[in-house]
Amino acid sequence: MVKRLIACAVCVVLALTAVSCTKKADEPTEPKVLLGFSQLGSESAWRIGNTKDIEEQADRYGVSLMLENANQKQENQIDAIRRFIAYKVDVIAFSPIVEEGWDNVLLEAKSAGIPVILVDRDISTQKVDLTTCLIGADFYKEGVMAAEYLIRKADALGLEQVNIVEITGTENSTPMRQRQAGFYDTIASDGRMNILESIDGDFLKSRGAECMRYLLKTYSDTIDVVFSHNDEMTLGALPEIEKAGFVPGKDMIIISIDGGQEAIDVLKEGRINCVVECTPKLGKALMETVFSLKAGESVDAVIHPEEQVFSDEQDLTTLAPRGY
Ligand code: GYE
Repeated sequence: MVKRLIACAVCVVLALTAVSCTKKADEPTEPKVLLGFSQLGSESAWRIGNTKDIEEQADRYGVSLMLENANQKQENQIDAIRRFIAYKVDVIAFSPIVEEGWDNVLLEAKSAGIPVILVDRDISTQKVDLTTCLIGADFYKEGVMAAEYLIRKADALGLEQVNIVEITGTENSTPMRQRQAGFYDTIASDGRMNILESIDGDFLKSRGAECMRYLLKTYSDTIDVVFSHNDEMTLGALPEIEKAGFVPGKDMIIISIDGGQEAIDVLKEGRINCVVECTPKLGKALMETVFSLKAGESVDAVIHPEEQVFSDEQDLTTLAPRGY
């Protein structure tokens, strides 16, 4: 009797365990990992494409994402990171709007034992091991590729003197610093190249227009080249050039960076001469890195995506839609 009772009890327990272990197919699975991501803003098609890609990839990889948009303010990013720490997320990722000023909050993340991934942009610090890795473009190389195109173009047109105006991205941000450095280093040995002025356009379309108005007023028909650090500012500058009576792509060589659909369409129209690609699709590499860190594995210090140059030197008719 006692034996039979025990056997029965064991059966009940086994049956209950079996029920609790079988999951229905449509039941949501427990998120494997919680990621806090602080996006810096929504200043460009690039940025919007980057946010969308990170959301989609988090979904695909089953990563639970706490996403905060800092609307172009460093203080908002610092607050967001503090909230992620308080929330005890597994991993923090962020795209620093500028390079300096992160030490305190990152030391807090470090003492909480939460690994931090830099996405898109880098930081500048004297401290060691505040972050685990950087997933983002090689901006220096982008500047080099922009300058190499210009040198080829100047050769093809037989130009003897090349007067350049530069509209830069956000001051003290990694892409601004490195795109400029790559461009300047590459034109340095070419005696034809002359920078008339470099002006901060903050990666914004409205600022691109404003900067261009000022540059046209100051340098007028001496401008041969506009080197703009992103598509948004380029798209802001073009109508100003046209209003001033010049034909962009012909009277002035226009060089842009990012390679979003709108800029590529304008390149095909001939109003832009060259667009250096910068891909916003960093989400897949980010999710894979998040899992590696969660598993305690080591990760590559820097992950750069492959990028290319689109220009009037190529046939662009078969180019696939850009997706941003
Ligand atoms: O080029 C620009 C965006 O950091 C690479 O930021 C990014 C840059 C991109 O606003 O369009």
